[in-house]
Amino acid sequence: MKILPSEITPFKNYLNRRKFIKSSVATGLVLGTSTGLHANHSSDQNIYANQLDENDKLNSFEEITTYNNFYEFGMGKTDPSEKSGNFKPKPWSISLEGLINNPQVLDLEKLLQQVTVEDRVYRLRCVEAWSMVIPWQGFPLSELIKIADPLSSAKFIQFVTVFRPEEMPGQTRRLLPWPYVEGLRMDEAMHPLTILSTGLYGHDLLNQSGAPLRLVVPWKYGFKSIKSIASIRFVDKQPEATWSMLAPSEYGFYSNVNNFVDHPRWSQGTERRIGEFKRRETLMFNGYEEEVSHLYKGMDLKKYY
Ligand SMILES: Nc1nc2c(c(=O)[nH]1)N[C@H]1C(S)=C(S)[C@@H](COP(=O)(O)O)O[C@H]1N2
Ligand SMILES: [Mo]
Repeated sequence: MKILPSEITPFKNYLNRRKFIKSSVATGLVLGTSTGLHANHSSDQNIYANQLDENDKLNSFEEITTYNNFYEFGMGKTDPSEKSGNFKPKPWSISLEGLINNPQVLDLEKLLQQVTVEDRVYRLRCVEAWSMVIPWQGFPLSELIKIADPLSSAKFIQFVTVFRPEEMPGQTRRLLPWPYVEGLRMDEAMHPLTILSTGLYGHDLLNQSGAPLRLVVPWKYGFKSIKSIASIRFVDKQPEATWSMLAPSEYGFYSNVNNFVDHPRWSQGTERRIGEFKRRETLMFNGYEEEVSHLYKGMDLKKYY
């Protein structure tokens, strides 16, 4: 989808109204609310920029929306921006299924009235060893899980991308088994860092970024952050996930960013930030170790990669 320069200006204004602050480890999680969008409001400061530092410059809207992985539109980095023009993200509904008290098909517009959309600036680290810093808008996945009201037997969640080969040219070929699926353990899904995103830079998600709703799990490799989610299934066993199903020796179910466990084809010790030439060190759990390492206490992360 082509974005005119005139449309990008508002994103810059949007950003100027915000002060992206580095929250201290002691403060822990600082949540920005949508009230923070008003200029001069005291909660302007409460923008979620946890664990970012001076080296983490935001990637530009252009970079974020023209260098994508979204195999439903093809395997090349520019395929998603160039070949997603026929995809229709509106209207949209999400089906909540499985071990829950409230199975239902939820209209996205109605869902958005029930949740709190916040600003979250996160690093995104792809297993191919590139990364970006992205200012998302989204709401905690935990809010949707509360609406679903899981039974105690629900231990994992599986996410399923929409299957529309007539709108997604990559789905007419067997690049991957369709639809794309991903999964999280319930405590990972409930973690306050885990969000469902609806926009970035204050703009609704473009098709290439996973419109109208995609997952963002910042301490895991990018492929866990499944795009254009059509259904969410609550299950009792570890569900299938596309890449770990295809190549289990290369991609584990957990797929936490781990600089000590290399992928057979890409070293995970360093990464290249899109827009830069130098390589930088990859941080354990992508820099979110303080917040998430307790989830994996006692687990051998070389075995559960
Ligand atoms: N449905 C679907 N979701 C997907 C993918 C995909 O091919 N299909 N690619 C994943 C990969 S490998 C990465 S790195 C991120 C990229 O997200 P971005 O394009 O917003 O940077 O999306 C993930 N989500
Ligand atoms: Mo990726």
